[in-house]
Amino acid sequence: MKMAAQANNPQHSILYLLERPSEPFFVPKGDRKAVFDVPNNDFLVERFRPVADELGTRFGEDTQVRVPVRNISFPDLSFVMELGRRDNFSLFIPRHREMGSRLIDIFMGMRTFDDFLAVSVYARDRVNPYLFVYALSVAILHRPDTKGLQLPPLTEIFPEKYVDGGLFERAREESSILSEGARVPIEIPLDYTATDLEEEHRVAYFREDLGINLHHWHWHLVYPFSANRTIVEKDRRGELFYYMHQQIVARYNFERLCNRLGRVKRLLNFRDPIEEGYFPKLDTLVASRNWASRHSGAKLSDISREVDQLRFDLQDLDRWRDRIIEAIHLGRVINNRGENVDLTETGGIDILGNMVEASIISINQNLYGDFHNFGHVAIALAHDPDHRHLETFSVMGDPATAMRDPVFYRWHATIDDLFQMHKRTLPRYTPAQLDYQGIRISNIEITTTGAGKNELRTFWQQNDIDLSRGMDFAPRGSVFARFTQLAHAPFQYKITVENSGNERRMGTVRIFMAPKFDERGLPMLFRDQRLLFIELDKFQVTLNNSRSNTITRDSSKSSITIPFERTFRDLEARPTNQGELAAFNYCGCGWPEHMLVPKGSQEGFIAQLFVMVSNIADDRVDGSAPGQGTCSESSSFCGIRDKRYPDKRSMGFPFDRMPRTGVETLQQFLTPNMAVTDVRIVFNNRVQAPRAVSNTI
Ligand code: CUO
Repeated sequence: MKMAAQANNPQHSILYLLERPSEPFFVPKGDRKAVFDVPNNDFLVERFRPVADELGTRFGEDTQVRVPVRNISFPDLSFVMELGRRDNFSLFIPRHREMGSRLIDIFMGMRTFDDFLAVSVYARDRVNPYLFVYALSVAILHRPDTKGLQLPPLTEIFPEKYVDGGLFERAREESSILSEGARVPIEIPLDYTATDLEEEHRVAYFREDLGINLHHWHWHLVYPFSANRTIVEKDRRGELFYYMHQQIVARYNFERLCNRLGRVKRLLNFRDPIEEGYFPKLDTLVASRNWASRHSGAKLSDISREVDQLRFDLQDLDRWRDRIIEAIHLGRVINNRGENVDLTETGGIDILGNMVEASIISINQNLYGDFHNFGHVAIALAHDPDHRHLETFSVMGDPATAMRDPVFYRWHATIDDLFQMHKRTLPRYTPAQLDYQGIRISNIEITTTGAGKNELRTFWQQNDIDLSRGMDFAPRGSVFARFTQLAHAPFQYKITVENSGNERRMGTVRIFMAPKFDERGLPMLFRDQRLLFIELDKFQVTLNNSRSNTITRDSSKSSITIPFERTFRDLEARPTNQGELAAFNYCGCGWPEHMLVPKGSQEGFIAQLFVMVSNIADDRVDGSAPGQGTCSESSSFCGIRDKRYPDKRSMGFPFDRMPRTGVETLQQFLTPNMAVTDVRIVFNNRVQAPRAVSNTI
């Protein structure tokens, strides 16, 4: 079945290039031992050319797939090859991102798929493997001829970015000594990066979750900040940068409150020691340096690293931030022609998102700099700012690993604060803007199988991932790592809506949840609580006239999540059926379903569920709707491929503004088309055994 699926899709062969990225391309790839048939020896890197004849017989004998590669004139790769094969690669370092853009341009510029494949084969053994995988992934996601392909999860390509380094020795032992059938999964304990002496460790299960780190990596692949303009300039990408990361911070704070930790503190003074240390315990199988650790109390410094052609001062960060804040307070920015551009009510946030990040479509990078990206860099190089120890950056330097580190959230709380500063200057929503005349929610509830009404259940779930595709030069066959993640019992929303009008009407259902009480156990003010509301779902409904409508919706349908099988999908386990295939061919961007519900607590954590039906007239976007189209399961966080963002309202609506005068509490904020109820999130400290996922969906 697997073979038939691949034969159906010749483009699939390019994905073999993502496997075991530091092994040469002529070593067979995948379960079927695919081999690239190159037309001449110039494809080989120099050191293999003298033994070219021998390679064919050594590596091609038991192959079941031969992938023909056509002859092409080779592109000039000298610039991208300046990054060594065994160096690490960081998107946040300008020189590295220029290399990334150049390589993406080369891949995107190939006229046909065959040319694209050939140039990828040629580049693979010459270019730094991290850089290669990044650029090839962006190209596969954006080229018209490969759009339907699913990228393998990065946990398969570079498992070293996700699991305890100590594991690989054991995995090699397992795969060298035992046949595939006799191997047992190697368990990764839940608590391997710190002990409870470190308070922050209470939320390590969130920070180090494989699924959320995969989502973050994927999001940055779909929305690169540096590449050709046609790739970068997506509808509302600056605003989405703000919203997706705002939701990460909100979720983290929700999770912290569940664990009796205060909301994350911004990183305001760049000269203060950073309290939170982080020791990632990730080894690298590809680069020559492991991910650096940061002791608690580390300080940031000016950066001056010849090797990365990188020099900037902490003062630059101060200056850029001052200019950004000034622009926010003036309500306008200055573009690179010196003209004033207003930060308008709906478009301002998009300008700011691109400017603060900064992406290449920043309105004026000379003036407003590269604030967010250079913050990542300064933190990632705190341990070796001038390269005297020949060290590379820490996990904060890579979107695939950054969310593991507690300082990530402090940095993004700082970034979010800038966006919120702008939002506070905007007009407040009036009752008329919030309401939907004639539409009233009369009841909302949540049902979870085996639990009381309005109760959510969380627990630990074990899962296995196959490390073998990323274990270069190790014997073939699967070796599994077993890890433990937070999970929740599936649940259902039931919403009763009265439509008193004479016509059928459409509306957008928006579901959010936030903690009810603050750190001290006191009810929250609306203006604080609004920043903690996490989006759970958003979808359009039709409401029949003159009657009560009951809407039921499964939690698994959420507008922010993708199912477990997509997050950790197996590269070769593709369904054959066309319908299933279309659904499966999803870009991989999306919050992992198992992390939809915060952990709660054993005694039951009280949260507030908020549901609203908004007026479709102010929501609708021509040709695009939440959940419609390919690649749309997680449309709230990831948008929809090749379409406009499917919701016209400001992202985060209705919580993205300060409340109107007189509104102090959530209750006072409500209009008739909204409803709130308390829910209890009950955590059960049991561990559920793995579900079978590999090779079938
Ligand atoms: Cu996603 Cu800072 O933007 O990591």
